Amino acid sequence: MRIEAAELRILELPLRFRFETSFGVQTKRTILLLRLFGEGLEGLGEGVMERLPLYREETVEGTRYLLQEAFLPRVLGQDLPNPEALAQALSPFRGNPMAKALLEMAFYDLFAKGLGRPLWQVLGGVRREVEVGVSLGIQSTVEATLRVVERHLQEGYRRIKLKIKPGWDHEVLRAVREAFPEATLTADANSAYRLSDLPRLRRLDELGLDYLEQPLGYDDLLDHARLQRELATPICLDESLTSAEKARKAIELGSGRVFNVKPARLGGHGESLKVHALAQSAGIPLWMGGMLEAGVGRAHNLHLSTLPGFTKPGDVSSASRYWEEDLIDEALEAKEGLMPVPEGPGIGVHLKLALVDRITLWKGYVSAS
Ligand code: OSB
Ligand code: MG
Repeated sequence: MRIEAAELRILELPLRFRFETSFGVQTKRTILLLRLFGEGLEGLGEGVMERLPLYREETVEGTRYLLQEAFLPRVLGQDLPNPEALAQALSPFRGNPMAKALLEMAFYDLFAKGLGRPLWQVLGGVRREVEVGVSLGIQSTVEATLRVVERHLQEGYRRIKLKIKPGWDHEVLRAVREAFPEATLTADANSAYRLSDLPRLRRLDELGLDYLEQPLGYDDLLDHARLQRELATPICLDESLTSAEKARKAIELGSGRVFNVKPARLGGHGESLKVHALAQSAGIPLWMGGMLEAGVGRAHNLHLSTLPGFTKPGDVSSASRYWEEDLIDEALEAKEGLMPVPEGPGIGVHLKLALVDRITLWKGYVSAS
């Protein structure tokens, strides 16, 4: 497959809710959208980096620069037999897994369309629908949290994840646990604690959490391993897993017993497949994370989460939760906690170009010279 041209856009899409985490408040997404053109087909990718480096280090503007000035010129016009060849072409560039993922995932879509097959099949998926949970931001009160948890349980979501931070943790989680004793409950700290918070974190052990997500530093593996030895609750790594190499080290150190896979954080689908293989042989359950993706990113995540190692509900909830109107024609909606995977070649979704045009802040082209 030869990529003949690429279009990059920066879009702004307002969220239907205020999403508060330990690292800030989000009310909209600034989305770097990539369209690759080749052999009469189009491959789509959605960046998950934010305007500012509050979750990981990469940013929208930094990625735009890298793609336009370095990554796209390196691969355009080349004969790329498969996505591994594209990853190989980008490998001299260090780090920047989100930027690499944006390009690699768009190419996976193009590649699968070239084969005329749905992406889930090309990746080795084994199901047509996936189990989903929901990630709920920090609310203003415990009562408000109970209401929002109840509503999402009624909608059928199979796992409730609450965002926590020091001072907003044990009390709210205990109230939810008491009100919904049977619910599968988890907590995500987004790196808000330090090892010195051990006494506070130990109190969470009594709540029967399915796991505690990324309590410590955003790049840490060692302190997580120390903490895991002190806690009964399994630790789940999110921010710290930015490559298969990091996953290998996390397994060797014992930094966590569960992994959150976000292909866009790990460097793409290929890197996620490597993490999947490592986790399978180490007996580590996986689940599909989310970055408040719009339709393109959500579709990519759905396809990857059909692999057998994804045994816990993902953060891939209904698009209508997030957006008045999604970027794509297809409605990605969960029913009773199950989300169908889009049909058709590649990721199986189509851009609403008129909407995309309306919310485009910036647009640029790169073509093979
Ligand atoms: O830590 O999983 C996270 C959203 C943005 C950045 C980081 C995270 C999240 C979520 C939301 O938890 C998951 C989703 O609904 O997409
Ligand atoms: Mg997380």
